Amino acid sequence: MKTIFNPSKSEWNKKLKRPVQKTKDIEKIVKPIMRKVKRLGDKALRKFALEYDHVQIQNLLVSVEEIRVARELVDPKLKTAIQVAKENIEKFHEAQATPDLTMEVMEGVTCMRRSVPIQKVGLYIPGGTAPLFSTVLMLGIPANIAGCEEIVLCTPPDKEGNIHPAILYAADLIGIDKIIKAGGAQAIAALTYGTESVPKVDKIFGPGNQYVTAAKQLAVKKGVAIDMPAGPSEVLVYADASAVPTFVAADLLSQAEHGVDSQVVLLASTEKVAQKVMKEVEIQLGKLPRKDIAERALENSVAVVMGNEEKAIELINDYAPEHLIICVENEDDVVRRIVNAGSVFIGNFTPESAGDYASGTNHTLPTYGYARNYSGVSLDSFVKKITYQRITESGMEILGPTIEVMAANELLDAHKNAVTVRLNYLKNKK
Ligand code: HSO
Ligand code: ZN
Repeated sequence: MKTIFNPSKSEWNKKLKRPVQKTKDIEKIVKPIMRKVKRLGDKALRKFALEYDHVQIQNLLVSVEEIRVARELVDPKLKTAIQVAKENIEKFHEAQATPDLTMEVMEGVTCMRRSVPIQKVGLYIPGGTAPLFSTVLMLGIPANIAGCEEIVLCTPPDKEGNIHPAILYAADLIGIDKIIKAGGAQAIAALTYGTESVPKVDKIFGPGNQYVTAAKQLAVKKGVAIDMPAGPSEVLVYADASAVPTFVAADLLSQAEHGVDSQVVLLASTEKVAQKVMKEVEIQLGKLPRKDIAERALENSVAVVMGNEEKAIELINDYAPEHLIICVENEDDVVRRIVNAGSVFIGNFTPESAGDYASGTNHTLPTYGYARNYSGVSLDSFVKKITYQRITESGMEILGPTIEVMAANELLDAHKNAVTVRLNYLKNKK
């Protein structure tokens, strides 16, 4: 992790460059996978499970028996923890519901707006080096609250053809019973086109590797929505002398251990703060089981010393971090001036891990600078808002002439006529 001092604005882009994603090469691999799943359905999923997961899968759908076994395998302490997290996530996402809106904007002209659940959603839970059962809660709970009619979860099997028990346990706990043993681009293809076992869905959620990300982008071209464009996870910690270096280092490493392409940024008010944190990073890194991953992530990472607070905030907003931890004296003031971030963690006792697991906010967040224009997953991600209107006879008499004039001036006579025929009808009626 190298340190840079008071970089000027023109340098920010280069110095804080995120690891590049080679989308073109990846698309070349993903496109044929998508085509094969479209053509051969479940057969293709079995073929790819053999090829990529090295396992022969008979039943792609996880059975009731497998879920029963998983329930027994999960440690009671973990069950309690999952329960606490579930309740917090439920509370915070239930509170996000927006009430129906009805308004008479003008006499006889009533407009309405109502949230309607996206009917079919697909949740992707990656396999790989960490079993992300927390993501099952983060996606499944808002899908349930929204009232999505069909929720299907895809996740890759291990070499024995099993899914991690905690993933099955979490899914079962929140009532998801359609769990498919499929991973990678092939799982996204199945959710996009549908197969014998996998329903075609309206929207796909969840993190994944570059193949999954590329497949999600291709799904968009087929009319399926996705949660957001994804990139590797990242955190920026803004620290001054009031921050506890041990805490800051632990937070940086918690993000670095996600993957070799993760990026962490330390933004320190003084060189001394930066040095203290870096020393702690070294100490803590040595003890981590995922040391090798974190170490490589730190190679993509940087410590910035920025004495000027105004500039520091400008840099944060320019970088638009997925996670932003603020540990500075005047935290409230700084927080108020943040306009680009996925999720913000305030104060020495608010690690990113809290939001990753159990405090209640969602951990599916925009990375790669997309926090400039995307929100993280929330209840809103699982609904669409339909508008309605009803106009009475007198409402038409009042608003009709306005519409006629506008339509005529856009040279759209048929539009105008849709009003004129009604106004004439009402005139003749009198
Ligand atoms: N930090 C990850 C979420 C996660 N962390 C899941 C642990 N488990 C991306 O926001
Ligand atoms: Zn995390």
